[in-house]
Amino acid sequence: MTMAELSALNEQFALHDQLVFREGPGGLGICEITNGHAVASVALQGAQLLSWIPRGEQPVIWLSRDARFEVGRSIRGGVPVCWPWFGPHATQPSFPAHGFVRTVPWRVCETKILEDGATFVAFRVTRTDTTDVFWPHTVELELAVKVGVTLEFDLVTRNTGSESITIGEALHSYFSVGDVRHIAVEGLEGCVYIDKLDSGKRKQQSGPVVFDAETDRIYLDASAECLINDPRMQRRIRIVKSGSRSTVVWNPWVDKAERMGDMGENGYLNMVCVESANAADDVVTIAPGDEHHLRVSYRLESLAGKRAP
Ligand code: TA6
Repeated sequence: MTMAELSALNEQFALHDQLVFREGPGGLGICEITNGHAVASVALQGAQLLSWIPRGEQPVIWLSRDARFEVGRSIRGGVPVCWPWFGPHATQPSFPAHGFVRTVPWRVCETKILEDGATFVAFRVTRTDTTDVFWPHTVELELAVKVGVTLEFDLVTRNTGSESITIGEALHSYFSVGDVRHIAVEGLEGCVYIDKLDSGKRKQQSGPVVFDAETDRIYLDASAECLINDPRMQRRIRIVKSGSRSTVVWNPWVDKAERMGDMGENGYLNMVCVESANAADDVVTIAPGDEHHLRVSYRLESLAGKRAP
């Protein structure tokens, strides 16, 4: 992003000392947010939140130490936006995994300071010749982000065309944890999930999700709130969502992490993905003129005084 583009963005959308646009690694434009509740940063490429640190806390969102910041390449960590499909494309193996919007530039459409002192910023991706290669539909995609005591997203798909569209999507959120071997994800008990590591077999979750190997699951008809219990960090992360019927849980573990090459040394031990999605059976069909909202809110809570296992 050029200095002139950054200056124009700051001219139109900067918020005093709360929100400013700077050039980040790899020349990517970064929106930096600082308020009384938290600090955060969002890459304009993919409207990808990279960090969220509530005041006085350790980071809640994980970003790989070896993340590569390059135009057109997804950044490892943060909250990548997967849209308009989740995972590999159903019929075009050459199309990018998780859709194309996480590696294209989004434009800023609104910034404001909210009454509670939180910061609001909204981004849109517009149709271009590039996007038409993957998705020749007249659709508006917007991501609204609220940074405060909670971190909130609203991913809006507006069907402004004349045909129904069917989308898969996810907020592919990477969370920081003390040690993935000592956390538990609650809220998915009894749900059926697709086990991507066991030929896509459908299984039923018994008890909280715990981690002792590579884990890659799409929980179906899973609309409930989830908790990431992290006794090592004496905290839990509460995930409350709407407009999302799938929850994806993923940790690459050691071998896949090494193959990926951008997870950082033993990075897999300090992250877990709990993704609010609409995937597999839960893809969403949007009629002409309608819109769909995938909303999620993250809140950090203390476990102080509770014993670590
Ligand atoms: O959400 C889990 C997953 O689908 C895994 O299978 C793994 O591929 C992960 O997403 C990361 O995908 P990426 O394309 O960002 O490397």
